[in-house]
Amino acid sequence: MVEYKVRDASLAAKGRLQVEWAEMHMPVLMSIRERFSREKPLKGVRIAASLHVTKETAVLVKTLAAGGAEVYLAPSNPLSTQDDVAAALVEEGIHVYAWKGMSVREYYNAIGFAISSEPHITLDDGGDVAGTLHKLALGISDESTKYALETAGVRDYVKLVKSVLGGTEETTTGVIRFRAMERDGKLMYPIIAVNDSYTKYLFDNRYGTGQSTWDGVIRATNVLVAGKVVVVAGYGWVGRGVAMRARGLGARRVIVTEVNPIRALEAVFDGFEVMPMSEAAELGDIFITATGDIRVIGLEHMLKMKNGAVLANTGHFNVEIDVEALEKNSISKREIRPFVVEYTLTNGRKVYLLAEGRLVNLSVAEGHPSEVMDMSFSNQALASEYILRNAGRLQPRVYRLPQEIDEEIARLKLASMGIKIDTLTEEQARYISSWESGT
Ligand code: RBV
Repeated sequence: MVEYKVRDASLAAKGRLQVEWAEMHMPVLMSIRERFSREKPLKGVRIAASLHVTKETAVLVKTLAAGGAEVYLAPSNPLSTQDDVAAALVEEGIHVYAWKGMSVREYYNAIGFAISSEPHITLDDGGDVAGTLHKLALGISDESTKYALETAGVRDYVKLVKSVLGGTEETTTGVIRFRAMERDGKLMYPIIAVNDSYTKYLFDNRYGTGQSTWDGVIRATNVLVAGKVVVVAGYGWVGRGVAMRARGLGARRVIVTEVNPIRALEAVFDGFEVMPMSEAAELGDIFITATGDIRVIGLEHMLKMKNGAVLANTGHFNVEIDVEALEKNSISKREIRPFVVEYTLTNGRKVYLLAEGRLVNLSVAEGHPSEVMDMSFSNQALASEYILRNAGRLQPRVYRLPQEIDEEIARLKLASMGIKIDTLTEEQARYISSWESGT
């Protein structure tokens, strides 16, 4: 029997069409599905996932199910679920606990629901399933464990965590958390950092976020980007994509803020202005945070901003813009359009916060387009298979997927686009791997 809690099960037919549309644009993952259907590499495996419940995630979990897995799906953010897709997945036999606009308590109830499956594998985007499971095993009590226990119930979590074969992690923020757990000796099972595959971060983080972030900002505000001053906080792979596309949309100035001198220098050489946020605050029309860290835009910055400034975040958690300070220090607040809240500051100026400071691309738009998620989620599917194949051989550490798998995904993606490349001749292969030959 399928266990589920979704907004409206009658949206399934609509959701199914969305999933079909995504499948059309995810040829690599579909070829993996075809093999999984034949070989059933995940037969009898229970998977607990926390991923944005989107049409692309639907293609992934259907692929895992085709491989024989039983999937329990929780969201990865309270605002990112596509309700029609969630309904369609229930029809496919996936256990889903997700709807758009969950409270924090409902969100961790969903995480608890995923954990209650007693998974062999965890799939994460932001680390909430594996992170909460580890906290439960370690006896740490906080908001996440309190609410997760409401659905997961009392059980032997030490035994449970030890029975997990491995987990995967989709995003930079989650990988950072798992590395910190590894460093502190707290990680209890192996994690495959899907994010660290080249076919993930070079494409998803850069081109995926580059497009979907602007999609979110534009759907929310409908402002013209041409002629605007855009401030991008952070010049990691996400910040690069966002800054690059800001330029493409005609922004008059694109300013990057950074703390890392090498990245700051790259931004300068890529042709962007670089300055501290305290200076950029006065100049920007649209601010986008992409750092993964807290309070990148604080009250001190907001008070310097122009009347009408737009604030959006595209990092995984809603911590980059100090929403709490904004709430406390505003004279008034009103929702002016869906996902656009106007705050009047004590100096009389108005700033506009998008999607409560949660990731704007998934809260207002639909997340990354299917074509990039094709590669990200092919890494997820193959990582699940890799964990099973290597069960017992991996340490409780953070791993990358082997380069052969990464390159195979790139090869398949190129082939799906009808693009051919050269291969080394025998002579070239010999030359490139030798140290004797030179002038
Ligand atoms: N992301 N998923 C989608 N359409 O399902 N869009 C973006 C989707 C993921 C992306 O891989 C990124 O690492 C993560 O969301 C941030 O939470």
